[in-house]
Amino acid sequence: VIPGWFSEISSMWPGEAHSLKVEKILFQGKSDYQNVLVFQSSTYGKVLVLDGVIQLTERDECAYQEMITHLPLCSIPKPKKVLVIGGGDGGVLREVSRHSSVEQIDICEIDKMVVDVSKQFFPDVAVGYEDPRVTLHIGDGVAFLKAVPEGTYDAVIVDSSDPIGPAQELFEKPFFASVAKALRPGGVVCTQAESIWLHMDIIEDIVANCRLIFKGSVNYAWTTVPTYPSGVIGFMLCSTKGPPVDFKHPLNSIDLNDSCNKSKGPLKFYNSEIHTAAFCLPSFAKKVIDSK
Ligand code: AAT
Repeated sequence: VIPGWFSEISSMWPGEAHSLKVEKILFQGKSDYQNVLVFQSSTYGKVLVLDGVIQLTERDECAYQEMITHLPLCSIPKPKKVLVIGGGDGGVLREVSRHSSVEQIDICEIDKMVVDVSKQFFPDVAVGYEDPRVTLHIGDGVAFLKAVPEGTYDAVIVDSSDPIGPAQELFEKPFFASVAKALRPGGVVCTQAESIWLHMDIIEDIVANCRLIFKGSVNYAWTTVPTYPSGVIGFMLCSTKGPPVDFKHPLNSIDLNDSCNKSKGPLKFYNSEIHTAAFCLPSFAKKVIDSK
């Protein structure tokens, strides 16, 4: 460990640890679920860390939040009801709220401390909570989904932390089954699905489970996020049986001007071309994912 630097050390990426220079520690706390840390970095703005793992930095959060949201929401006509699991920082809410067709945005985050800390230190991210369509539920996403009436949502976005800790069940088959049940026919899910460089074994399992459960289409997409392990992160995009969804060819383009206002700046990362490109996989990953 280098003094004055934060290093992201985890058994999920053994033998490597991305480091950021720390200017100042702004918050350190322990919630019922995890250790929460906020620090000012020299080059990535403020950083939110849970149990030693970087959740977001001000500089590159746009890449993750925009992609995990607009990949699913731009793939179906006029999404109306959207559920976010995790994502307590509010960044995905900010992105969902750019879609004018959306009428209801529910979010279920397990840890209230993440919400409070985000409102205090990351106002440009937590701005998502200001939208009147948003209802916040504090609780476990697994339990929340079990209680959702069948066919409720057009889209479910699972912005979850890694499968070590409170998010473990969010990567398991019963959870995917309750997501499928909560979706309308032809509804879509997008879940955080780790890195093709580090976690092909996890991805293989997720893909296999999703193929069993989601009877529409099952796809893997990815993007670059410099402060996530290995610098890339992927998403599982699936649809339920019903009107077919062609994820690779978005049917909504977000109007850059309509979708922003004073408090919520313009899109920084997402566009229709990068949407389609996100589904192109390197050969080693394509081979594994296609074979499942
Ligand atoms: N948008 C920032 C990126 C995240 S946040 C993941 C969130 O999921 C955290 O706020 C965490 O408290 C919440 N969470 C974890 N488990 C559950 C659960 N069971 N139910 C509801 N919310 C949960 C993801 C960063 C990815 C990091 C990649 N290395």
